[in-house]
Amino acid sequence: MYQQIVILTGAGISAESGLRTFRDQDGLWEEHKIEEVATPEGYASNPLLVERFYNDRWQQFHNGCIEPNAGHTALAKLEQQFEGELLVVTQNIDDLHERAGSKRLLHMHGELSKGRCPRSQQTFILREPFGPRHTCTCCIPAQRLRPHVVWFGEMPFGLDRIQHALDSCDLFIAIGTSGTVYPAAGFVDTANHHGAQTVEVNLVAVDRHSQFQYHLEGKASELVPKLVD
Ligand code: BV8
Repeated sequence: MYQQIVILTGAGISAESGLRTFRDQDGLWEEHKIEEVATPEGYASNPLLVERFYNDRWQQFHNGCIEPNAGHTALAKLEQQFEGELLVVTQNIDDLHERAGSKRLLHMHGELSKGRCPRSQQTFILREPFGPRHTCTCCIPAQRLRPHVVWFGEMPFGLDRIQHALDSCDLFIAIGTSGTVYPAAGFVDTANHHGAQTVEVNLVAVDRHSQFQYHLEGKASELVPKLVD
């Protein structure tokens, strides 16, 4: 049936695991100004505020109650069963897809479990929240590590690989994303341009609603397993 599938996930696929989204009620952007905590300028002017923003999320991620939900595990199951090419592109910085078993996975907005040297761009796995003791081992003098996440105005990771996958996919599925942040929000246009079938899985109709041929309205943890089976 399908030969090449690209799946884009956003904060909505992790919502039922207990992680806050950005733009829903009680979302992260209700409490924080994007320019203060998710831009390089914000980090330059107040690195401790930005570290606190990510450390709060780190604590949430690592409070022992956050587990992959049926949406994550269904995508991992699809990867194991599907004989064609599958790529999951996530905007999320949590590790729930990995913990569910997904391997053909690309974190286009980075990963909170890593810090990055601002000079060499080398990344380091972090076992605890950001702090002054987190410095690189690649420079002299050692540099304080920054969150390995993509802020507004920064280039997302893996765009060439994503573009290549979109150019040749015959099915594009967007799960739990509001479609407000680019270039991710434009992936559906590329998929449509190349004749792929496009499916949106969301609680509500999103900004780019009209760009999708099919809409599955409801919870990812309920709809994604049905989609995969
Ligand atoms: C860039 C940091 C240069 C990590 C984030 C056009 C082209 C290119 C760029 C732009 C452009 N126009 C504007 C721009 C600039 C900007 C941008 O998009 N601005 C917006 C606000 C207009 N983009 C950038 O700066 C990007 N970089 O452009 O580089 C460039 C130029 C050309 C080509 C390439 C590159 C960088 C963007 C990344 C910013 N970093 N976060 C972090 O802290 O996590 S953004 C942030 O938003 C997160 O990464 C998040 O993943 C992302 C998207 O949000 P969503 O995941 O969609 O979450 P949201 O809360 O919005 O929605 C949740 C959805 O889930 C809702 O729809 C809800 O209904 C649904 N839901 C909830 N529960 C469930 C559910 N669905 C199903 N089941 C449920 N249970």
